[in-house]
Amino acid sequence: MISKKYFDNVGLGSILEKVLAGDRLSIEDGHTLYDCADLTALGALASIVRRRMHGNKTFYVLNRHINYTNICINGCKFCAYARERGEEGSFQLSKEDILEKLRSAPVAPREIHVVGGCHPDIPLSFFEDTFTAIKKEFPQATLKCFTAVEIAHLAKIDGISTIETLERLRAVGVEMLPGGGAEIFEPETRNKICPKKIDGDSWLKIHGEAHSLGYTTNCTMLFGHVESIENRLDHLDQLRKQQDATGGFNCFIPLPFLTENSKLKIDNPLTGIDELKTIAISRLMLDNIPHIKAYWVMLTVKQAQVALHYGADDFDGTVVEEKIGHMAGATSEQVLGRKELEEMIIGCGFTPVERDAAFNEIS
Ligand code: V47
Ligand code: SF4
Repeated sequence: MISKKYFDNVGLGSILEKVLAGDRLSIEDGHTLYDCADLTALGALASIVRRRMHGNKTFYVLNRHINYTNICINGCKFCAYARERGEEGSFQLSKEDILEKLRSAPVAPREIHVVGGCHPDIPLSFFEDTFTAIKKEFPQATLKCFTAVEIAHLAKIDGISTIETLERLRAVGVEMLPGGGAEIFEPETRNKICPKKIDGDSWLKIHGEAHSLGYTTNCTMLFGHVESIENRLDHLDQLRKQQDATGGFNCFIPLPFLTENSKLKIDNPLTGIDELKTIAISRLMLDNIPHIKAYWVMLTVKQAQVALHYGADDFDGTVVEEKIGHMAGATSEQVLGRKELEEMIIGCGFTPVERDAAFNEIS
């Protein structure tokens, strides 16, 4: 057990008091945490919160990712996944392709995570038809589909509002939105990395609309590119303000930028220490978001295990087939089995708990 004196000595005494009292940390506190070189102290603070919320549990889900197309009109600078229509390596799955992928999954998925590029002309009706067929064949699975960026894009293609788009998707069984597309909200930095994407306010508004319709959603932050620490803390602050207002975020996923095949060239690639600091600080700042995901695909399995001691409580899941991170140089596996996930969680001293998409425990 680290003593109060230890935290005083590394300049975190007053933050320890706030954390123990359950008080909200300010953006200034966030800067103090980033300025602290003592990674162990940061991990200890984040673990106090993580253990208060989830004890020794670490969650995982039997899930399956479906990337329906990589054809995208947005051309984000950091993205190694997207292609133009007709470009070598571009693809677009049919309804039957998608169903076939789900049928051949090694385990029956509890969660089906569907995301793709902003394709110039796939209409909403294609997805309504596909999701109806999925729900018929896989009724036990929760559909977690489309980032807020795709929702805005589909609305535009069909000439309807984002809330109408969300209503129509809800009617065919979509219950959750994944957290992608948030990147960094601050406009100047966002403009440098993804100028064609919807702005941060629109991203937050769409999640608010989804929450009002009963969806639960996730949220993310892409870090380790050209953003400043101030940008990261502002991003976390905007997420927690949105959560205060509409309350539907379930899980935050800090996404470290992977540089391979990316047009975005950076001078100082992310260090493992910065990854762990950011995960710990996310846990501490996001006092109103229940879960922090250690997404093993982007972090690597080993770093995701360490992250469980830095505030993360969720290991994501089996995943099965992942393209976005792997095209950007992710060295992790394509799939992990239930046994492997459980052994990894046990191996770092936690109790594995299988969950469904909404984080309900499965006994
Ligand atoms: O929005 C793209 C990011 C996101 C790169 O909600 C990159 O449970 C790193 O959001 N390096 C998609 N990141 C992935 C995502 C996600 C993943 C797992 C679970 C959930 C969830 C959400 O991936 C994109 C973007 O922010 N991304 N390119 C890259 N080179
Ligand atoms: Fe398209 Fe998403 Fe890649 Fe941006 S991050 S180019 S929106 S696929």
